[in-house]
Amino acid sequence: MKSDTHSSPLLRWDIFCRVIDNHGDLGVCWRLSADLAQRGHTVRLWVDDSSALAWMAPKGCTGVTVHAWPIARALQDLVLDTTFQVGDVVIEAFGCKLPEAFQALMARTKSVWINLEYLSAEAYVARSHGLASPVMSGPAKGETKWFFFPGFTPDTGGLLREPDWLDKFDRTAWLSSLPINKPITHNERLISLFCYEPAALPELLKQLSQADEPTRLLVAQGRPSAAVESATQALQMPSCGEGQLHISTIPYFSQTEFGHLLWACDFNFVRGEDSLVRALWAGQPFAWHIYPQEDLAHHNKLQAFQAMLDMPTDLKQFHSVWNDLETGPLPALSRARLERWRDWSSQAQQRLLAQTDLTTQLIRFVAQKR
Ligand code: TRH
Repeated sequence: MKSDTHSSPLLRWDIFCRVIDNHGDLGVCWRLSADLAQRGHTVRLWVDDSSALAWMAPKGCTGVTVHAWPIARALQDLVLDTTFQVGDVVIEAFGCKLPEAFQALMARTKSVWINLEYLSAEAYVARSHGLASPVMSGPAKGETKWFFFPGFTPDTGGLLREPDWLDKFDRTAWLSSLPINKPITHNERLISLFCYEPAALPELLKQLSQADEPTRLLVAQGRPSAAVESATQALQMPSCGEGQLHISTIPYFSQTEFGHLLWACDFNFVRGEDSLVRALWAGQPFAWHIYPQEDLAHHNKLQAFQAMLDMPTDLKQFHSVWNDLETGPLPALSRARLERWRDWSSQAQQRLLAQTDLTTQLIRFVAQKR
């Protein structure tokens, strides 16, 4: 049995996840579950829609079992099952509310109850990380939940980074095995695209098609490939690109292979928060298409991230246009610019690597609260 921290016992974890939309909620919960299991812990992941795991984690992970979100009948069975034990730790991911009957089961145990929050670089994160939240009503009245905030500074819960995150990776071999319509040539620079529907997408495609050097745009499945389809139609550009731009759609990858994609590319467009963290670990320059919120709260979130990591001015401007905070022009992805941005991303990576990873911090936090 493995244990990541010398003194921490191996625990049983119940992680609850609701898929609101997109892949980030499950992406984070799966990554955390697998990371805990690889450190020797046992995890039950309860999720209302596990379908994306078919591509995100096709091989599963020893030590993690996936369960349907318990609805009334299943909860009744759990309550009646005298052999059922609630985990030592129960995680309510992103404020998904635990079923009341499960809360009642928890009230009979000494589980540590964690509310795992969304990632942000905003100042409230350090202020709120680790705070107690007394449960004021319902069957678990009188119990305590603990806020656990991921973040970018040592006074937060840190970022998910598995002990083997820097695995062996043969870029050339990996690229040659990519299932795409046209093999990549050595002179093409590679850009991955994982985004929602950025208004600046047609401008990007146009710029790349008229650039000095050839670009292969590797477009992820789902919303990114649909967005590229409509952008090429609007531009009256062939769907495979034109001029210096060649567009290839890529299949849904497992999380591991998605990480390899980010490592392999010269520039990555990422979205949500889980792919953002992976882009940081890949150490390549990137642009973040932040999840847009109706009240525009994502503007502050983006600006806090840019300030925290001291982003170069032209990369900030690129983000502002890409995220629709200002209208164009989109700074051109020239070779010189990408090299400068690469220096910045590798500095950001080094700075964040000095931080203790989220899972190690979470295990230590739980040990203090038990
Ligand atoms: O899918 P997202 O846009 O998720 C978002 C964010 O989490 C956002 O904060 C949240 O509020 C919203 O969902 C509901 O982007 P994100 O977070 O990057 O998650 C994508 C996940 O999908 C990530 O775990 C990586 C994974 N992935 C693969 O494993 N293979 C793939 O081929 C691709 C494209 C993604």
